[in-house]
Amino acid sequence: MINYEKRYEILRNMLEDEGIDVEGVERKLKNFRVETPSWGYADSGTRFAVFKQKGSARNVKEKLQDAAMVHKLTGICPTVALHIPWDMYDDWDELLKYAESLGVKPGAINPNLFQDDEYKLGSLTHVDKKVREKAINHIKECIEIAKRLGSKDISLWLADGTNHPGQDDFRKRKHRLEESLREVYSYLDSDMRLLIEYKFFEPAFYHTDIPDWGTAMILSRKLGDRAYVLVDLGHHPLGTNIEQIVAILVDEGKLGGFHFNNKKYADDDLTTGSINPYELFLIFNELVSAEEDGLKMNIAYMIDESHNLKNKIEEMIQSVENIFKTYAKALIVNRKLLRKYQEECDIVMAENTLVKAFDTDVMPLIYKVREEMGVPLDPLKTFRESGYMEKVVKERV
Ligand code: PSV
Ligand code: MN
Repeated sequence: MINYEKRYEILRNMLEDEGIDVEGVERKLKNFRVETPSWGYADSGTRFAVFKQKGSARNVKEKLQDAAMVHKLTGICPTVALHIPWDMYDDWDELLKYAESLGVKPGAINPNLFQDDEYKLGSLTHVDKKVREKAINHIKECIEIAKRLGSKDISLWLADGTNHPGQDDFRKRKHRLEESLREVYSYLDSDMRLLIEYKFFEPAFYHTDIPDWGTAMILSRKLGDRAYVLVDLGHHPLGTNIEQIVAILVDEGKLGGFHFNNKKYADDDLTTGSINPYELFLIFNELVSAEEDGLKMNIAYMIDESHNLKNKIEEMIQSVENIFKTYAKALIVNRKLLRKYQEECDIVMAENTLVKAFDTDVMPLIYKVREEMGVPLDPLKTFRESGYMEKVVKERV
């Protein structure tokens, strides 16, 4: 039992004294959704080995089961990103019904253009037209799957790049990429979106064809208003100001989604908010600020993590919890005061306004919202007590 009522009253009074619309904050929290990735429930690897975990999901149905468990416990994860061909299935209608019977739905469809030998030197940018066509056809196949499943977003990450100066021609690759993307884009229904993910290195070590948000934005601008940029938190050089990138993309109407995770060094795929929670807060702060300023946004919040050491479902719950908590902190920033301090050039107080929200224990708000949503107050504890893991360990042999 968590007795949070007294703490809730104190927090509520404090926020109301500051003029914050607590009911509005709670409504926004109840409407928040974050998508979990099918690949986060399966035995994926580090770069060097795959450590198998007992009871981890072995196929798409089991991944959906685990995702449904996370949704049941948190109430805010009703969709599951699928990765093709890892989640290939022969009867999509049946899979859709199965997902719905569990209380979840397929979310973004992620093509895989990085595992076949033919993609060694690139996919959509490859010098050989046949390879480009193969990659284009794979994305078209993913779009078809999305149409069958009612998914609206295709998230595209390319491993394309080179390892050696002179290996290929940057501009020619750019032209091939644009041509390939145009073809793929024309295949989308009018209510579908292409989310273009960037990453500055890896697996290529000299250059990557979509290394940064600027390149992703140029591409999405050239394609049209159904193409957007996807920000994966792990895909920036150390020290990059991601919140500024977010602010610019939102302002340009080109932010399509997030892949949440956290990194210490590179694309580490660690628990969201585990390494740099303040950075995550500053990112949410930009999103809330833009929303409150009335900017039009349609952002797919998604997790992209690879759980290697922790229990996969537990790590997903932790990530969801960190994201939810951080969003709550951004919602309670006293924006009127912040603006006032900014206009007065009072740097210290402006910064303190942010820090104050970040330092606030928002758990009583979260508990209140969870109680009203009818989900457990402590999802992780409930998961551990549920016997779910013991059950699937027996079943999944
Ligand atoms: C590889 O960096 C990666 O993590 C990308 O972020 C993709 O979104 C993800 O894999 C799934 O393909
Ligand atoms: Mn990603």
